[in-house]
Amino acid sequence: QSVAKILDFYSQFNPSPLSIKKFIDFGLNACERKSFIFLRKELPVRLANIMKEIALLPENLLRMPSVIAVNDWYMRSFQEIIEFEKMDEVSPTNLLHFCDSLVKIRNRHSDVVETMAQGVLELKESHDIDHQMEHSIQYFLDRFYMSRISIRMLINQHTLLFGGQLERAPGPNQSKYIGCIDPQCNIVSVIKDAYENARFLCDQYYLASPELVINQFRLTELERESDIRIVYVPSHLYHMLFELFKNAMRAVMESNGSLDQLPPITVTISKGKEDVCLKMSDRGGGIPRSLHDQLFKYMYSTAPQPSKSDAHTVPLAGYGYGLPISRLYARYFHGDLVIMSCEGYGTDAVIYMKALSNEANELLPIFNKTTSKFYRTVMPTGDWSNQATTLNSRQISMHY
Ligand code: W6P
Repeated sequence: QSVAKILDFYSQFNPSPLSIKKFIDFGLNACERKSFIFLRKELPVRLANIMKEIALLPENLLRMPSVIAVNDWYMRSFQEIIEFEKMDEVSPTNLLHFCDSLVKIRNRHSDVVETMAQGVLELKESHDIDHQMEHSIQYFLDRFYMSRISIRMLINQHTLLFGGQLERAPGPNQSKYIGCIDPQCNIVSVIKDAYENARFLCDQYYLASPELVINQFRLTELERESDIRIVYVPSHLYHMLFELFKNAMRAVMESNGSLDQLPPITVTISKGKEDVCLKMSDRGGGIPRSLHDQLFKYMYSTAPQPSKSDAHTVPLAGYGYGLPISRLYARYFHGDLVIMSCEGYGTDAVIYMKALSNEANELLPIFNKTTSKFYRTVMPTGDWSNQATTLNSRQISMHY
């Protein structure tokens, strides 16, 4: 059977979203065999679903060297995983082999975000991109990166639970972790951690940094004693907060004349029945409303992503893919990330998370007829008058 046939087969299945509660329940009476049997089907399904969508991309994008490379990685990983579907006996050797394969696949795909971004840059440099194409690419990248987040979550859970001593979540209370999930994730600790690391970059670049103020609000008196906790993936929360802190700090540093009277960054944490919310407020002068929609667009991050070795020389560098990917992390478990700015004053960024772990379901892209229709249909290009505030990319990259 050809790979294309097998790919078609697996793409017919919908991915099965798991809730954080399901991840936890599974981790508590962890059975490697069960996990293996679930993943050897679920991983090819998730891979096939997104690979069919890659195939729908505009031809000129598919021809870019970086996109070809990414596609090759997916092909190779898909083929490796489906080998395990053929085994009818689940031996310890096979389980070990499976873990090794997952680690290999995770490493192979470690640079997918930068490489796909590079592919989009290659397209930009060689072709004119119209609104339609831009819209398709935005739609695709959101789904593609979300798929990647979900596949890595599955791989991480399996390798952390069954991969032996070498793979344990870092940190002092590592024993409480279930894979990469902390059932008692202390939000204040993650905020302070992200703040300190962003502040380090800020100090290096600007020789000063704004202070941090944290406020906590809860519904009941009972909880008032201790820090707010949530069942969550701390690394995801850290990723979002680090990104938001960098943006907030840069805004504060660039907009304030005197370095000795910097307005602090305030983070307000609230816990309700349904949501846990984190609001980060900076008084960094805000951004014009006309720029707001661009914040989450992949196509407007004009500069190439700084390479890993450059990371410390370009500290609070351009928005890049940081904000759109942070929003995907929030949405992955049915939360959200929204930004509201008042130009001339400052910006609020809010991270919403589900307070209940059984409501925190994975949000996954599904490949079906609707998906393919999306890539083919023509987007209406404006039936409202539009003169006042159309920004072009030149203005945006000039200011930001
Ligand atoms: C700004 C722009 C921005 C984006 C995201 C988070 C915070 C901020 N502050 O001025």
